[in-house]
Amino acid sequence: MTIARPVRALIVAVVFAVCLLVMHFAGSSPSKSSVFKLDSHERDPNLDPTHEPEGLLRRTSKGYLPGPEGTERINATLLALVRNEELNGMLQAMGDLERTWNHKFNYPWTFFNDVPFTDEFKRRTSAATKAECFYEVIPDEHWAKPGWINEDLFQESVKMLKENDIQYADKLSYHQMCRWNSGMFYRHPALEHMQFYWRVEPKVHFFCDVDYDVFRYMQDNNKTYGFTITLYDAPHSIPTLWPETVKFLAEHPEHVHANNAMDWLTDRVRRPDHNNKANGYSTCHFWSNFEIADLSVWRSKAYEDYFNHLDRAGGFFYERWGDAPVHSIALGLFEDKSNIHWFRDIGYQHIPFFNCPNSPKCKGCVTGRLTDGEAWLNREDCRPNWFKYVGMG
Ligand SMILES: Nc1nc2c(ncn2[C@@H]2O[C@H](COP(=O)(O)OP(=O)(O)O)[C@@H](O)[C@H]2O)c(=O)[nH]1
Ligand SMILES: *[C@@H]1O[C@H](CO)[C@@H](O)[C@H](O)[C@H]1NC(C)=O
Ligand SMILES: *[C@@H]1O[C@H](CO)[C@@H](O)[C@H](O)[C@H]1NC(C)=O
Ligand SMILES: [Mg+2]
Repeated sequence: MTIARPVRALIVAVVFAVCLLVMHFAGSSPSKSSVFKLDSHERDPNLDPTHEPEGLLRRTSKGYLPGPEGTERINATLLALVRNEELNGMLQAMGDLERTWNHKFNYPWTFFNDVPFTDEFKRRTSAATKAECFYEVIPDEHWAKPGWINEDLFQESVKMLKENDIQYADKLSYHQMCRWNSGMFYRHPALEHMQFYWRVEPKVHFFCDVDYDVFRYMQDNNKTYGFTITLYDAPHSIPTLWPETVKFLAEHPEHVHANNAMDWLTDRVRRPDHNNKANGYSTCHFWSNFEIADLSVWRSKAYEDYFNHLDRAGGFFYERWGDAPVHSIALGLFEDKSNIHWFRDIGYQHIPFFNCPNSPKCKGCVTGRLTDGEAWLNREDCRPNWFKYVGMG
């Protein structure tokens, strides 16, 4: 059946007008719109009242006193990779975490740097906590660009990454940092006796009083990884990460956990554009500037094999694979997904994103607001994916 030309023109015009209308309404309240409202009828769970878990050890008079003799603390540390120049940002982040949580529990801080920390850095960070502080230099063999990385190919790759607007692509140290956070930090001798860590970056914020020992929560509930925010990644920073992962899985199918989150990793419903450019990976990842995790995840045979495969493939340098997608893919494949925990009760910000719960314990952030940046940033939120495939446990 053919449609007369004037009718066809009318249909086109109506469709066009409807599109404009939809775009208008979608964009009309940018600061309040989030992916929960744009893409579905789900409600942002941060709007629901948050309570602390029951039945956990609270701070006790003696057990969490500072110093090596703490009796209630388990082997865990606050962990920061940081540069001497970032001292002020570090003090700000430490101040927030000490005020809201650590002054009650006095977990030690472990600082890592590729060069020695200055005396001023040590003096002023030590003064910001009652807990013990350790200052560690990263051995060259953990930080240096590996010998199999071809310098010319690296330089060529940087140019292509820059054409695709990949931030920091031309900073060798950024590539090194991503690789260290992916596969090296847990090998440092200073962490040998540690079981859990909480990663903290300079300049991040913590907003909510937390009155329970989160490390003990992890241990008592068999949790191996905790996050606050999940985001889509820039697909051009990881075009071959998923193809390399698929190759790895063909060689090592034994590492895949029966209760994995493969459907979360490969989702293409909300952002098919990302999934296409990243060749099969949704790019949804735990935003790893915050992570509370069990080091045994990274020390496992599965992760060792996986990291070595990726490291040899070269994408930490020829692309700009971040530790966030690398950790997230590994967790989604090799971990029991029910052991991964959303810390909805820890109010957190790393520019430009927040996790801001609905709780009287929180001050300084706006409940349920993901960003105070431009409205399009809300589209980067992929928590609905995690909730859809895994839940909120
Ligand atoms: N010591 C040291 N720390 C670094 C270096 N590059 C990045 N970092 C740290 O790695 C973390 C991530 O870097 P950042 O610049 O915040 O990257 P972004 O969060 O991705 O924008 C921060 O804790 C930085 O302090 C480096 O070359 N040396
Ligand atoms: C905790 O660390 C101490 C040394 O710092 C060690 O003796 C102990 O075995 C560790 N515990 C575990 C469970 O690793
Ligand atoms: C944690 O795992 C152990 C050993 O598999 C099990 O006995 C225990 O019930 C689990 N605890 C929780 C809270 O799931
Ligand atoms: Mg940062």
